[in-house]
Amino acid sequence: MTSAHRTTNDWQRLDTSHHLHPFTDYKALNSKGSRIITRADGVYLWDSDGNRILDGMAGLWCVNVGYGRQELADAAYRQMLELPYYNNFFQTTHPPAVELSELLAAVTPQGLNHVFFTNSGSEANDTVIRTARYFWALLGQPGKQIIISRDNAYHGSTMGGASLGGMRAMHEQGGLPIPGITHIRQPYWYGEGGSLSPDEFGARAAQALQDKIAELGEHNVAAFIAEPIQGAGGVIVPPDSYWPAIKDICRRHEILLVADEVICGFGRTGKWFGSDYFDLQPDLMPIAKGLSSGYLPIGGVMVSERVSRTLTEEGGEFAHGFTYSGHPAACAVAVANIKILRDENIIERVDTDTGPYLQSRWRELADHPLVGEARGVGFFGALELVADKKTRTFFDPKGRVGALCRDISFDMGLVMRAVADTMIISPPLVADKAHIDELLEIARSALDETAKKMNL
Ligand code: PXG
Repeated sequence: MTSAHRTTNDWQRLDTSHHLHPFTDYKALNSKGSRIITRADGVYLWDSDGNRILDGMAGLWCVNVGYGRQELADAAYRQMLELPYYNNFFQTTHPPAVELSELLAAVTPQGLNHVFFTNSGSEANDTVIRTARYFWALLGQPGKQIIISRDNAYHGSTMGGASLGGMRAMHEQGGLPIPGITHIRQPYWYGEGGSLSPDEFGARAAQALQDKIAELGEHNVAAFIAEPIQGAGGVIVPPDSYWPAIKDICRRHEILLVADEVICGFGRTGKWFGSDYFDLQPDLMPIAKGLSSGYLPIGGVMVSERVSRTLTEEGGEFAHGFTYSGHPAACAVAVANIKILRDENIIERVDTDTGPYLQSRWRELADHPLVGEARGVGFFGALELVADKKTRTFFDPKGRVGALCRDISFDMGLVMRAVADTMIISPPLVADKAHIDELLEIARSALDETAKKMNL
């Protein structure tokens, strides 16, 4: 049977017979069958029943330039004919890796001029752990090993990435975190700020880093890692007081600051990087997702002058790397992708035009009876669905209303994610105002229908 003749039912049957999906409850999936996505163009997906769906999540926060860009397919095709594979081990390189390194040095924040390539954000964060510890060892401080991260952070699904992450459900499967990684509270004012003002709470959340360093001893701490804005945790935008205080603490205590830009990077905030948006000046900066707009798997770690100089001048062989580090086809696609972002002024448009429009329209949803807060930055949005807006009281049990709203939204033609009862969006950066209006119309209808189903 050829693919063209398979029905939705055939795909579902074969899928449940042979395919173990990531982050999926298999019993729940097998009882209803997967939705089969067959093609995509611009900001829209189509499923195997012919339904058109507005992709409010840009895939998994990654399809920044939208689907269907011929230039990216051409770049991969040309590169595969010219040089489909060669590695960068043992003193070799190839033009796509060099060109991408040069472009990345130009578009990333000042002071980050070197890149170590990986195939994913998880591998980038494993690379962070190894690089940070090796850096301090080269400086004669091998005791500086511990990496401080945050509760409810997401840094990937490898043993290192999931350990850096602060997701309890992930830690419980497989005995994580690995040694030498510890977590502090997140700057989630809406859920955890109590009676404090956002700025008071932000200062307190930053103080948790200071306290943890004091507890561990700064001679034992290698780095602090955080997403500029938490993505998978629920689009958590820290209060204004948070980042300046964190930056200051890292500087004062000689601790590397790692800004995980896997989601924030390549325009999501309206700036090229979350580190530009918050002026973070990180020492290490993991990237992935929007680097290739998800067209091929590629990630990396941007490395500051200070760290790269230590690695290149003080170190011997850095015993780390992946067969596909800097894969030629993935690099060629990433180069073409960055040129599209740059030459079509996509990020500037998110900053000054479509982003402000999305934010003002998104905040209109705050008047909905279910919505306790509508927040966001650039092309990030979150809604807190609550039982009581005045007291910021969540539904009990958590997660039911969010899942309901997500399913209703999908059926109405919009991918909107639920993180417990926080609804989140992260549309392709090429969405125009008409797409944003459509997104808002479906989101509001989904909220109305959710409230109706909850008998509210
Ligand atoms: N860092 C951050 C900040 C991420 O969001 C990773 C690292 C890991 O990247 P890879 O390429 O190894 O997946 C991520 C990935 C979700 C979801 O449900 C989010 C991610 C991945 C899968 C699902 O929001 N983020």
